Amino acid sequence: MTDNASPPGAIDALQWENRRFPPSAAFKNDTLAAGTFLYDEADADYQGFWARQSADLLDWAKEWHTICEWELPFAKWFVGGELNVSFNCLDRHVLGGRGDRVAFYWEGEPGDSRVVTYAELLDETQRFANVLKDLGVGKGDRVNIYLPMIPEAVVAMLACARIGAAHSVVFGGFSANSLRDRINDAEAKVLVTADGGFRRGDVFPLKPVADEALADTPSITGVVVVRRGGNEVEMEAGRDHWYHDLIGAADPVCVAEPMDSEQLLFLLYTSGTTGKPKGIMHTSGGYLTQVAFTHKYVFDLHPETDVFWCTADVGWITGHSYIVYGPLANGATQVMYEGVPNHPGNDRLWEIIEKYKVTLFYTAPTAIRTFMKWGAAEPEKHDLSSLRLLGSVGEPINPEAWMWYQEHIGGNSCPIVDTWWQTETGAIMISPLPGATTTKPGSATFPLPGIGAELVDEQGDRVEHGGGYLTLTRPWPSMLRGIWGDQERYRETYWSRFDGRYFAGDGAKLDSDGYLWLLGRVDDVMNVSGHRISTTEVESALVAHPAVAEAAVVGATDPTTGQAIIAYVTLRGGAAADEQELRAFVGEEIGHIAKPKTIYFTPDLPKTRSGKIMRRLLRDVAEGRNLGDTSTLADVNVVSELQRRAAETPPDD
Ligand code: 7RM
Repeated sequence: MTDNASPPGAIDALQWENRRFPPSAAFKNDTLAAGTFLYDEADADYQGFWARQSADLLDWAKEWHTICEWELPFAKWFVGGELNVSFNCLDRHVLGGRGDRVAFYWEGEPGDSRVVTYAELLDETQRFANVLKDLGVGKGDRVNIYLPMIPEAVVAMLACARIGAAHSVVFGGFSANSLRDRINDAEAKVLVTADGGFRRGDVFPLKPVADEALADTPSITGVVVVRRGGNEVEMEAGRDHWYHDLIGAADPVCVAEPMDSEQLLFLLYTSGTTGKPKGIMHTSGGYLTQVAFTHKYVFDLHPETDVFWCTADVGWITGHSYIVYGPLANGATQVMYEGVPNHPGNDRLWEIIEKYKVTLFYTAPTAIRTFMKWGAAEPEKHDLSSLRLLGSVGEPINPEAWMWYQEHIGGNSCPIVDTWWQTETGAIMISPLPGATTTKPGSATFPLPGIGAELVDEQGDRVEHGGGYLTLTRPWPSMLRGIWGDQERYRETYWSRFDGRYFAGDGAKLDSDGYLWLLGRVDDVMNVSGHRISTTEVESALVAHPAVAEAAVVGATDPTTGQAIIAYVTLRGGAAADEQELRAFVGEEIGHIAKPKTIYFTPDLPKTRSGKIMRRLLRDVAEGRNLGDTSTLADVNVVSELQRRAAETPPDD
């Protein structure tokens, strides 16, 4: 491979990694997918393959007549078919005699816990579906969900699915402004929230934040509030209701009506390169097929004996697909945890694994790097021998972190599945099959059966070895169906860069064995602890401060969070603001996850002659590199001044 084959902006090429880990004989002995049969079937006829999976994994109320209708970039899957997603996640397990199976071992941060069976989850979901109906929610309406990690979040999502309303879950760490914008974009009728939740030993308020948003959300006619934090909240008469009051009074039966396969299941907002977040649309039959398929085969799920734990928040796509829809469709038993990994001690997760005898564990590289920082003594305090498989998602996992994970969490006896996918893809796309694939630390290996992924160069020509842009070459069942309210932006964002291909925004490289190595994002969306944050959104938040004239934000490589947000800010003449104040301001505007780690004040930003900020140079400065090409700079002195200041600041303050 030559270096200039790498796409511009991609993370520097990783070292070639030659360690290999074939599946162990013990694992292969009882795996669902040894050998190549799934790949062979899919290679022969990928649509037929997905059709067989949908019939195998789901219960359909009405057969579809066409597997896939594809008018690039718009896909429909299982056209003409009807199913109810909540029926597939709940009723059929209960009807099949598995109502007593545990759906969730829920662990609250303060140490309280609940066990929720499939029968109980079905009962509560039916009641809450009736609550929503009573609040005027019907098929095709949108419901916003702004909750901590509590079982009611799952109930609310499934209740929406049951009546054909789409949910839009907003992560509890987002600010009032972010919540308001998302509610207004979706024109949601009802908001489901809580008084507050627990985080790092404290109660964090949700309802008070929601109240701020609700001051300016004309579409909302009802608010349901779960009591969790116990904090004081105000309830607006006529609009706000306690969840427990409504549930207690609700009709216990809500029949799951069949919905069209293409019924909108949810919107999930994700940052784009321009300020306005995109409402990614996912529908029912195709989405459920692929999340169920990937959850079953990538995690080698044995639903009678496995205990699955995905540490994501339900506010992200990973929580939607691998806490709610995939695992519940498969009748899995899961752990759900409310809080942070270091409360009360740095061994909380390992204590939970031991307590519930977790067998399948799915987390993010940023978490793994944090565990490494805390030291191997923490997991060593606990018996983790129940684990039989580990997963990773959200960012490229560095080989050292992969090896540490395998040794200190997996006890050198668990395969690791590094799973690449996006909010937009809905489900895992590139990953090992643990009983079939020889893994290499740091590689997500190969596209899953049925998935077409290829690298291309700048011109869109296929790259067979070395670096390139990661593209998807054919429709897949759980693909996004578009951007809510803006299908032109959908076409433009994902389908215009390379003819006939979906461009995922990531760079990757292919080694000589055909293994894929993800290199990070090539655009300006930062990935901080697995959260995608657009530079433009943070810049807009900074500029909204009265003292700020201009801001440029970059993601600089950070050993813990993957990328850290570095901001360069120019103040208005005569105005004053300090770093602390601006960080807090961004926290208010977007949420704590978007607060810059470091802010440099500068009289000027590096720009091209046409006035575009050159973030690439700022990234070089932030990472202490020599500057690349500066020939397009309007004023070279600007960066040398910034470099001087960066050198004065200790890198890890
Ligand atoms: C599931 C999720 C998507 C972006 C994606 C990548 C990065 C995710 C991996 C990864 C390398 C992985 N959805 N990403 N998984 N990079 N290896 N296994 O994270 O929409 O929030 O983010 O995350 O850049 O485009 S997401």
